[in-house]
Order: sequence, then structure tokens, then C-alpha cells
Amino acid sequence: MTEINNGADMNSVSIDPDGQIIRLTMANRTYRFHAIWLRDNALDPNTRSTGNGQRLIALQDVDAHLSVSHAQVTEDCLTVTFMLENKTVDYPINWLLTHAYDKPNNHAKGWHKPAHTLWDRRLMSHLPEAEFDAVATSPQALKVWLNHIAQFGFAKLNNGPVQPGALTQVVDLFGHLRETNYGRIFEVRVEEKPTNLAYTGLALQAHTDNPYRDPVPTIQVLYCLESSVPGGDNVLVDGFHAATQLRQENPRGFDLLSHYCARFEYAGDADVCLQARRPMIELSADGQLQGIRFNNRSAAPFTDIPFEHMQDYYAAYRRFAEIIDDPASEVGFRLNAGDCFVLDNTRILHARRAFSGAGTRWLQGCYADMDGLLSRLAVLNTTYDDALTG
Ligand code: NM2
Ligand code: OGA
Ligand code: ZN
Repeated sequence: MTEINNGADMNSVSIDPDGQIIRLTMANRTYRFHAIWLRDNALDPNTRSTGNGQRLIALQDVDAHLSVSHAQVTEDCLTVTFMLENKTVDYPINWLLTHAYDKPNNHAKGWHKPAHTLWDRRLMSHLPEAEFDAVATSPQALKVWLNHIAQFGFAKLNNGPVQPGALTQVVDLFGHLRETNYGRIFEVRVEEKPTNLAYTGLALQAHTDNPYRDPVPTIQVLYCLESSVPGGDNVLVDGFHAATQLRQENPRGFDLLSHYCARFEYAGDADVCLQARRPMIELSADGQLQGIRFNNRSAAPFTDIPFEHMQDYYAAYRRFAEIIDDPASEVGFRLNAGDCFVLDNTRILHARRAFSGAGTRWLQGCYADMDGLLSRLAVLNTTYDDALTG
């Protein structure tokens, strides 16, 4: 093993005898990196375009039998030479720390992104919300508000224009509207011949929207234009918190809802027949919570659960619904004209209390997507770094 240490700082590096792995000690920890990984991720201008950062090479351009012949480290840079290419590449230490993969990977099934804070009714005392004018005029205020959506899965925006279509100004702050069969934007108010129960004064159990669509819209905006009728308050529930509670209480129930596909369908309009087959609790291949699909109105007959598990599946579904309907899971508020909320429709469920009597209630809604919002947020987070701007 060759030990190369410049002695002037704490970082040191060694190369395993076959040159396939290097061991880098930085910040008092040792991380291993594979030669092939380092070469594939080289940051030099022949590997990555300096203009757009995209990789210029294919993996087959890299010798399958490459090895590291030389490695040297300073306080802020690792320099590696690859053979037989005889190519020398520099890696900033900070970049290596950010991208190190030699660390424990023992996630329990149902883990969630560290950026997510799961919540229950106690969030009520500090609802994520902001003033429309502040967020529309200050990039810093926009950054804080979008961070709340990324962290809690939703945020309110208050006192915006009381103007039809104003919700598109909200979407313009972070992304692009997703048009569906319901239109670019849709009117949520009592209709004479409702094509969807949303267009009545009935209560709506907490749900995610459009589980019958694949992919589902990952953001929903609901914007209030009129709100004088008694009732009609909104309630939100963190579906990831509810799923976690189910997993803790009843691991087998969690497994049933995440393993087997439910079915969803919407055919409330003569021209539309949307169908999807997905689990109510969707996990990634490595067990991360990906999304919740829960909508009593649009659940179709389940035909993908083995006969011998159907009874237990229904028991798990019932318990999940009870957790979702439990006031301990809910935050609630009334939207007044000019107020809206934006939510992550893969995580947060929304409900509406029934309304009737004198007065009106009129919301406009639309869909958009989280990838665009997170992209906007990532750019704002680098442009307006709190550590730099104070
Ligand atoms: N609307 C409001 O997903 C759903 O069917 C809930 C959606 C009709 C666009 C209602
Ligand atoms: C919807 C919905 C809630 C409301 O339109 O998807 O759930 O407050 N509406 O009317
Ligand atoms: Zn809805």
C-alpha cells in the first residue's frame, strides 16, 4: 500500500494494491472511492462540458480495467492519475465530502428524505404561510416559502389578488402549470350537474388528487375567490406521517398497502376514462416513501391482492383511513378570498368540510409539478445562501 501524505494538513490518501480503490481520510474519517467511480465522475473539461456541466463521455469510453497509479492530497484537493489512460484529474475535497458514498446505508423500510419534516396537528401552532406580496416581490421570501413546501409538503399564501386566474401567478413563482382533462385551471364550486364530487357542497374525505392518473400531478394549488358560505373549511394531513404511524403500529398492514397495487378510476365525464394501478403507499426499490395515493371516491375494485390477503388488506386500509381521519393528524384552516395553498400531492392529503346555506364558495384549482418547484428552490438556495447573504 502506498501512503502519500503531504504532512501539511489532516487529509491523507492511500491506494489499494490493485489500484481499484483509494482510501481518503478527510475531516477525521476515511472514505473509500472506486477508481471507476472517480474516473466516471471526473470534473475535467474533456469529461464534462464546461458550458452546461453535462457528461461528454459514455461509460464505454472508460477502460474497464483502469486503475489508479498515483494519488495525492492537499488541504482542499485530491489529484488522481488513472492508468493506462495516463490521465490526471483534480477533485475538490468539498466535492468529495458531498458525494462520498462509503457510509452506513441501513435505512428501515418506509424511510423519508432528511429534507422532509413529518408533522401532525401540532404544526397548527406554526402553519407554514406567507403574504402573497412578499413572496411575489422578494426572492428571499420566495426561497423561505418554497423551502416550507419542500419540508412540510405544503404552505399557504395569503392576501393575494381576488381575481379569477390569479392562481397562475402563484404557479409562475415556481414552475409550470400542468393541464389535464379538468382544464388548465378548474372552478371548484357547486354545479348543477357535477362531473366530480369536488363540484358539490359535500364534505370530501382527506385525499390525494387524481390517483387515477399516471403519473399523478405532484402539485395542487387551490386558490379562494369567494368564501361567504358557512362551512367549507380545509384540512390537511401529512400522508408520510400517517404511513409511518401505520408502519409503527402494524408493520404487516404497512407491508400490505405498500406491496400490493390498489386500483383507481375516474370516468365521471363521457369523454374520460382514466385508470391507474399503484400501491396506496408507494416505496422506491430501496424502501423510501415515494408517494401516497388515497381517495375513497376514486378507488376502483381492487383485483391485484391475493385472495388470502384481501381481508387483512382491508383491515390495513381501514386503519390507514382512521389514522388519516384522526383529528390528531390534521391541521385545518379557512381560506378567505385571496388565500391559497400549494401542496405536494404525492405526500399531503387535503379534505374539505361540507358547506351549505347563505353565501357562496368559489375556489380555482390547478396542477403543477414538484420537480420544477425543487429546481427553482435549488437555484434560489445557491443564489441566496444565508451564510453568504446574512
Ligand atoms: N378536481 C377538482 O382527484 C379528484 O378527482 C379530486 C379533482 C375535479 C380537478 C377532484
Ligand atoms: C379539490 C378539492 C377541496 C375544496 O378540488 O380537489 O379537494 O376545498 N377541493 O373544495
Ligand atoms: Zn382534491
